[in-house]
Amino acid sequence: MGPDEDRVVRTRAARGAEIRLAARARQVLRQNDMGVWTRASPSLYPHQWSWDSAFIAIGLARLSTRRAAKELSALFEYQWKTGKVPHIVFNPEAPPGSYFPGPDHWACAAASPDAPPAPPYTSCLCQPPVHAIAALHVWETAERNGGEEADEARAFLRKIYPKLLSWHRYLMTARDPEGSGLVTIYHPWESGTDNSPRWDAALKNVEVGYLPPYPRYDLGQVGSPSERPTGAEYDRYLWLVKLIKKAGCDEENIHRSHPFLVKDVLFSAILVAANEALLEIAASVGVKDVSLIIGWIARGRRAIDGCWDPEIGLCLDYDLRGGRPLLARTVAGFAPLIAGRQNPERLGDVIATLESPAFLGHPRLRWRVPPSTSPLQEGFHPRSYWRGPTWPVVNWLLWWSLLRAGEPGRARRLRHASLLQLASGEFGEYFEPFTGEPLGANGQSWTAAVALDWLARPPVEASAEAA
Ligand code: 9WN
Repeated sequence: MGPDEDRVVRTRAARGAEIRLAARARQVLRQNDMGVWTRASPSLYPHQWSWDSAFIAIGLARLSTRRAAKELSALFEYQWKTGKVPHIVFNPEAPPGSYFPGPDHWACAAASPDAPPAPPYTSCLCQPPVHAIAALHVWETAERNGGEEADEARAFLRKIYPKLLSWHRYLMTARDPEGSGLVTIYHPWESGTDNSPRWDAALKNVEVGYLPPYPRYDLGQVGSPSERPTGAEYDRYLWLVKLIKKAGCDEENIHRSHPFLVKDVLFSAILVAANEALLEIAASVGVKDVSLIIGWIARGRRAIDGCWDPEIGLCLDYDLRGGRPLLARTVAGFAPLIAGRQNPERLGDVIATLESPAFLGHPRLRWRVPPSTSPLQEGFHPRSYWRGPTWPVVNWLLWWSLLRAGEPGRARRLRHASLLQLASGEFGEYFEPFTGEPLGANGQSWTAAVALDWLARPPVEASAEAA
């Protein structure tokens, strides 16, 4: 066989593998489909999670833009009066004893005058605002497909725009009373990177009082307890929930008394990118005055810049209670890349850290995808949740940010490595960075969703990436 034929055979084989992977990803999303929303995973997470749903909508848009729009609309049905989008909408049909803390534990949140009517119950926390980015994806995909699909998506966009605006306004005001441009979180669960070493120092100052015994259903659903947060971490999580409930889920009370108040750079960077998406949505639905959103973007971007630590070449979160930055080398530090449109020098710095031995250049990595926590960071653990494993969904966010930053070559390499990691077709929640072993929940919806989006990129973007 000549070199040309050989290349054709290999290309065909690779294409065949991609088709099989996409089929498996579709199957995972189908299995977790609850009609108008999607379970985060079949048994560990049988409810609707906020930022999971946004990523799921991005993947679903590749299958049906109508269904993807429903995913977001279903979540926003439970938006609080304040504009907050709850981090979990509980599935009334989930088997009892499947997830803790479940709806009973959060039922009191329904007593807040700001909560939506229950059931279904919601938590009173929130998660990073990927939703506008997802809504824009749905719209762009439908617009490309044209016809009735585009008309329906335009109607969806018109309906969701004011809801997204109110969600972002909540984050820019109630979650940033200082007007700093950075979002304050009340709980590590709000960051979406729950047990990351980012929170270790701030959590140390949380004194846990009496907690009645509680179940850890999660531990029975993963290969080994080391893949989930420890007992001491969970005690702190539940203690913080108890305090938030005691404060009546009231933002002012929480700001006055809560022991965990942290400015989260990753959350804030996602909000900048989401505000950029909102600006595009505003243009598509014919909104004229967008000065508010433009102001939010500028404020957010300036603030992210101010969190830069030149020593480690990453952005750092800030502990409002402790009055100090939280020093940790984690993927959250790539915030300037995610916020986008940084000056070339800052972009160069971020990429240098990304490619350094602290992340992609680490010699022991199975695939060149970033570990959630740098192996050089104290507290790194290759199997423990956000303390080291790689998360495909984070890789998607970085890949998408690299594309937006005009780095198609790096984006292409990251996508390629991410797809190789998923090639076995096991859509794990996260992966051991040195062995590539899938960990946590299996059949995780957002992992399947980002794979589908990667696999369905149209040729225009593929060739732009190859440039
Ligand atoms: C708590 C659903 C969620 C993700 C989070 C991830 C994990 C929950 C948990 O699962 O968090 O919200 O019980 O560990 O950390 O990012 O949204 O997939």
